[in-house]
Amino acid sequence: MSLLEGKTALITGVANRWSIATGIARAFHAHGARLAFIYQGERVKDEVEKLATELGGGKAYACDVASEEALGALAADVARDYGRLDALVHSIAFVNKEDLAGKVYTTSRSGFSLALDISAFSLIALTNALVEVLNDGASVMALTYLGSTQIVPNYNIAGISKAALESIVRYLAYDLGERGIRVNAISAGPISTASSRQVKDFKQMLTKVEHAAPLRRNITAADVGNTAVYLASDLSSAITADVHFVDAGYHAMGMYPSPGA
Ligand code: 0WD
Repeated sequence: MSLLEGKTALITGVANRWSIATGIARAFHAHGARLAFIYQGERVKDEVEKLATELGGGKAYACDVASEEALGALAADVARDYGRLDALVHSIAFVNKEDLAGKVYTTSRSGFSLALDISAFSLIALTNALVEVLNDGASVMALTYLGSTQIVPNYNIAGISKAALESIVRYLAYDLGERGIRVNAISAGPISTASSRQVKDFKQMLTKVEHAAPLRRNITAADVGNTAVYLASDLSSAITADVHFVDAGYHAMGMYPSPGA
């Protein structure tokens, strides 16, 4: 089944083949979408270009979301090469490693600003840059995590950034709703990636989910890709301003079984 035939999507946040955005791009491609990518800088350029070639030969634009100039150039490039977009995937986060362990109250002012800028404000900045190239009825989605509303030890400032991101999703949904543009968040369970491995004791999170989640397993980027296809497709035509959990049900547990039970 091709749910995204005739649709064009811009995918952010591909760093390598383990990135969640890579799973989303694969699923979008399998459903017939035309893809464009951004990459942060030279460090990930080759990986992103390789994936773009593999998944239909779309363009990969250099764009650091911290740069207004780069965002302005991106909008012009997308308009020239693609015309309009039907989907925008925000899969970007950054937090200094020292802020992903220990006490939240030791977070520096600059570490806080950086985390909020790259992990949350960037959704506002990308939307503002691309608002004229988004088609009416387009779908915008951002990746979030349970640590936004619940305490997840060591996730710390990343969780605080995700709280801001989820709130931004709701306000953007209101702003863009008059054009039929939908904005949602996907709250993914833990997946081992370059970013998540920066969180202290990340592997223990995987073990906990595997034992406690209703489905008794961890999730994959392909699981996230499936939900992203649904959100980008017309099947989710009246779904907006919401957070969709793709976490094998872990978020719904109020008490956890003892290990081995
Ligand atoms: O367990 C996980 N992996 C979860 C991740 C659970 C729930 C949510 N998420 C979220 C993350 O917080 C993030 O928002 O999913 C999103 C994607 O994260 P990922 O796939 O886990 O991580 P990764 O493969 O590292 O991709 C994030 C990428 C960066 O990767 P690197 O490793 O190069 O820092 O975000 C991009 C970059 O490619 N990125 C930027 N892109 C443009 N401009 C910037 C920037 N300034 N900073 C980071």
